[in-house]
Amino acid sequence: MYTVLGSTRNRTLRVIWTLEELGVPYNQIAEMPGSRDAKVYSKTGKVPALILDGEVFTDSIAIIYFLSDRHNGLTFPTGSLDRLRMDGHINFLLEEFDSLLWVAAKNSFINPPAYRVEAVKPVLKWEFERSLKRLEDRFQGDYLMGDTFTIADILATHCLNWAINAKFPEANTTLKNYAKRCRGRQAYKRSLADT
Ligand SMILES: N[C@@H](CCC(=O)N[C@@H](CS)C(=O)NCC(=O)O)C(=O)O
Repeated sequence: MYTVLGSTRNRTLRVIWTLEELGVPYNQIAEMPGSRDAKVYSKTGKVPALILDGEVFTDSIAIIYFLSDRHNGLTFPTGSLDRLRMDGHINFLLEEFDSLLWVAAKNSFINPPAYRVEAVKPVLKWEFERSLKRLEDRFQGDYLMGDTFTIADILATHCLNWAINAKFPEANTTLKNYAKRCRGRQAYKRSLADT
């Protein structure tokens, strides 16, 4: 049985949502990121972490790749062109969405006050606005990979949710409708049971 460390208020949503989509049972320990309670399970206290066979595995993207490969869903076979396309979306989202949001968070409340730079935020928001347009250009249908919902959509929706909370530039109608479609999935709704 999988155990997931973290709550869906942070990147842990990616893992819980993946498990719900795959219909795989799991336990959840909803500790706060970086907290002493989280460090009981995972050395750095970083979330999410996946605990399996007594071992702790970190990093949301590595975990959702592992789960989707292992349970044959939400992805494409390794070595296929679809896999290459999906991996391209995931790399794009990490570089152009996750990293901007993470740098903003570090400069808002994660880093000690002496190591926060307010002036970086307009730059991040400008880059983010550009990334929104680039994401829109990547669509092939209802989802990033056309008709097939994949882990790339889980990452994209999580980043769009995060951007709303961080008060980053708003998505346009196409992206708003896309996020709404993804959030309308039953597995997404089930994954929020801990909130
Ligand atoms: N690359 C990692 C980042 C993990 C991460 O930084 N998680 C945040 C919460 S979303 C955290 O645990 N922060 C607490 C800290 O940095 O001490 C992933 O995708 O899982």
